[in-house]
Amino acid sequence: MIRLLGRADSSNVRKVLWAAAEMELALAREDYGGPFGKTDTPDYRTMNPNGLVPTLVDGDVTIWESNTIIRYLAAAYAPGKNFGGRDAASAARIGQWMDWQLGTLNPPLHTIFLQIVRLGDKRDEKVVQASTDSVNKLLDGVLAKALPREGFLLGAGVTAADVCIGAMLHRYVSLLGSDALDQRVAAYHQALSQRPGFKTHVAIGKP
Ligand SMILES: N[C@@H](CCC(=O)N[C@@H](CS)C(=O)NCC(=O)O)C(=O)O
Repeated sequence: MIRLLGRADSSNVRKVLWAAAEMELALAREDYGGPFGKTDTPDYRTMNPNGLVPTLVDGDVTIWESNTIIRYLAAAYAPGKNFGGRDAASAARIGQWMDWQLGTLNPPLHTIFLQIVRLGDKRDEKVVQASTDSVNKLLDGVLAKALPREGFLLGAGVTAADVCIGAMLHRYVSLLGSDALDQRVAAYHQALSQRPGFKTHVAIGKP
């Protein structure tokens, strides 16, 4: 059984669980991190030197970084399929959006999350506004322009790119609502929110 170490409410664990659901792949998730701790032990640090979640353990293979875990699962268990890319070019097109999610979209969205969820009343509204402006610029200026008129980011079928970006859109809408979203981005979020894996693993009542 493939083990996924990480608490179910971590956004990065949720991405992996949704991705596995799209690939119809069973993972045995175990509670690690947050209130469950266990990420500071020497054994865990050997598996994941960052002491963060998620960590995937598949026999002798141990992987950290959520998007890399998703890429690994797609390559190992759904090779040549639409979800992770049928060939080098389609895998790279999916990968570029996964990197964009983690490296470009997530940082300002994470700031909004920390300000609103962690600081609550003590949040700095100017920081929230500046980060919201940055995220809106990315969603309107990059994502909305790249989305086809219908379907998902890279065509008719859901790919790992949609899962990674969809998890971020869930966080955005949970924190800020959908009023400011570009129409196409809002429809895309709506379509992704109908996926069973999204309903089970992402929309769990937390941003
Ligand atoms: N880039 C990493 C980030 C991992 C990360 O920041 N994980 C958070 C949860 S979303 C974490 O481990 N927080 C501490 C904890 O849960 O104990 C990834 O995508 O896997």
